[in-house]
Amino acid sequence: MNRRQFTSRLTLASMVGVLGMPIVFGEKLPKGYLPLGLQDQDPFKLFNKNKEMVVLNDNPWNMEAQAHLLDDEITPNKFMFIRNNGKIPTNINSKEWTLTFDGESVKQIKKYSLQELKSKFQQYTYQLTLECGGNGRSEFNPPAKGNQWTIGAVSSAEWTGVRLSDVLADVGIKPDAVYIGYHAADTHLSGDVTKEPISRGVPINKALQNETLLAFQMNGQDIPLAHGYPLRLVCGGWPASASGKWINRISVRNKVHDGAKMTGSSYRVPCEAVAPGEKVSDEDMCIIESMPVKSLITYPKTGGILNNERTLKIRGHAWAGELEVSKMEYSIDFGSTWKTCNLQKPVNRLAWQHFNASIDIRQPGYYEIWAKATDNQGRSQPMVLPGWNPKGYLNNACHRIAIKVV
Ligand SMILES: Nc1nc2c(c(=O)[nH]1)N[C@H]1C(S)=C(S)[C@@H](COP(=O)(O)O)O[C@H]1N2
Ligand SMILES: [Mo]
Repeated sequence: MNRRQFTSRLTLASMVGVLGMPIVFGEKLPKGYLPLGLQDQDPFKLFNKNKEMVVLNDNPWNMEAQAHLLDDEITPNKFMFIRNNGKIPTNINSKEWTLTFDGESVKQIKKYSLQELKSKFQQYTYQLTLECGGNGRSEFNPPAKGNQWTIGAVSSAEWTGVRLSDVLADVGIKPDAVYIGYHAADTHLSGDVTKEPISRGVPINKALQNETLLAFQMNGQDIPLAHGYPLRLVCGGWPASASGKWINRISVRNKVHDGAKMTGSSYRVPCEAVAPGEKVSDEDMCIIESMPVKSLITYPKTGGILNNERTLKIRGHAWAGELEVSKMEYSIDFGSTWKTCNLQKPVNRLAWQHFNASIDIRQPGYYEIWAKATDNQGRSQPMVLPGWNPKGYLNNACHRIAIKVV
């Protein structure tokens, strides 16, 4: 399907999702008429993204941020990376949207309309950090197949929805429940409707955490289409692949969920370290759970030139999966010595934390600033690439920027 077909098959609700605002008089749109605002095939306009976002793939759509674009404390849509495994669903009608609970470990099969979810359960808002497991993949050698993410496949938006635990309590789960798996409305790139592009999940204890949401809003508005409109699972701190977009079914499983991209080398890493390039058999691969400690310098922008600057102010964010970041440091002498940054507490569990520092600049010249976060279990970001793995996941090496002071 080309982009034109993609837009011309949109329902009114999905057009609103793509435009990011209501279409006034939308009910008067002639059948088959494509609003001018959607005829534009520019992906930045189509998804309301900033022009400095970098497109890695257009089939499926994958787009990442650059570090300086992630400077906001709460990531706005325009700077949020897009990671799709299949085709974005185009026939969404939020009024008819339902979420079904099934699987070996539900006491009953139960279906909720989106409206019922919103009205029956208490709503919560959390800022939740979502990082693609493959963020940083581009640096691994031998190279790993897949999107060559640099550092921009991470976001920390505010998500509003109901707790999955509240809904699961209403459905009723059996004592043998060990995992949940999501099913969604996006379609496989091959066009084969019997195949799901992705169907991942999390262990039941992660599913039952307070912050695990069935979300219908992002940053106070309907979730943009590319990010899962009208309903998304959000499991902060875990590889973002666990946060299913466009979800219409959740299976409560009595075994580890075995949906698409749960097995083989997908979102799994060798349980024990291996040499770069080594073949690893399936039974020696472990599912990625909490993401490792990491940080980004979001100001200044790398490559910047500063005029006669005596004090250089830097800032950014740090996160550590399920854990909190307890220390943030920077180095301007290529890692020989490190100084402490000011580090804020997260606004809630699983939100990234902001840091800043003022650096004395004694003489003009070329500088690099390296940043290193340490989690509250004492694990720090490595200064060199961490363990090679077949699919290039979990690169949490220190972020470095280059600055010229003239
Ligand atoms: N239904 C569905 N959910 C999905 C995906 C997908 O392709 N289809 N991609 C996953 C992956 S791999 C990532 S990293 C995140 C990306 O979320 P975003 O596009 O909102 O940033 O969504 C996850 N949820
Ligand atoms: Mo991902």
